[in-house]
Amino acid sequence: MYDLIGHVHGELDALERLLRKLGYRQDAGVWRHPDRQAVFVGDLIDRGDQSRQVVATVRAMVAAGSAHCIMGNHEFNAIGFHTPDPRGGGYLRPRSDKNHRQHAATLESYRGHAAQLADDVAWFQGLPFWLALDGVRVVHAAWSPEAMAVVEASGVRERRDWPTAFPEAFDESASLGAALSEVLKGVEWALPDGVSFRDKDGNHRTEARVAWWQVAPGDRWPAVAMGPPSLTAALPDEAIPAHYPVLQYPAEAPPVFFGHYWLWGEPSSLATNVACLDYSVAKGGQLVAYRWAGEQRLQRAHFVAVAG
Ligand SMILES: [Mn+2]
Repeated sequence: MYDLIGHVHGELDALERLLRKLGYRQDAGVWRHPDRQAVFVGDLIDRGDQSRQVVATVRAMVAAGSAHCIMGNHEFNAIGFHTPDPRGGGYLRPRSDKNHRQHAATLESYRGHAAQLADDVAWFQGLPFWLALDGVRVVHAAWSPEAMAVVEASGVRERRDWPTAFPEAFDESASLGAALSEVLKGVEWALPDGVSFRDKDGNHRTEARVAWWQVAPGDRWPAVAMGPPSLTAALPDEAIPAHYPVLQYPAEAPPVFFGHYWLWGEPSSLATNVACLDYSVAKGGQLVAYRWAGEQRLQRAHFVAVAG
């Protein structure tokens, strides 16, 4: 059985307290549980000040078979940030001030450990973009069969050197880049004309993440857009455009776990078989896990949290 663990974001102390609370113990330097495995939903790095140590902890668990880990958008971005664009001119993820700021805490934690950073970025390249385990599904942001089909068909997973073999993976105007963006960063829709907000990092945005597990025709913006209070305050109480697609996660499908949505408050599921495990640990929230016992209908009592 699996313990699904949300974004760690460089918070080693919170991770160790959570693992202990879940019944894991350190044995020869590796956290293990006698009969359970941890599954990390990605975003191990950035924001907190111990990204390097968090990656070392999780890598050791994966190598020992006591954990699985999938890719988050922060690991994906790190790969692009550190990989020269084979088409020439800079890096696959531009080293802009904004991108540098987003990655700064990780760079700081690897200061003096350049070889380890290169080795860990190579390890990020091998992380799965999603996982279907025995009875559960895990993805960083959106379980989107259409986007996953594009990724599968591209052949991107068959090459360990995929960032240089498929540089369009980092270009959201290319079909592969758009599909990976949907899986790793979620479904985003343009807001109504004139509506914008500032995200948690102060960036100006005119698109909002939407609740891809439940959008029905006629739903109104406040029910489907996911974001900080600044977004909620800006949203008009009007129906989403009729041509926007219906998005549903089937109630009979295996439970799906993801992160990425910066939730606050008491952890609970979003639908009977849908749970987000991102409770904003790096911004004063909680690090959250779900202790799965084989159930199809997720239970509030199975969420386990520690303060950030
Ligand atoms: Mn994320």
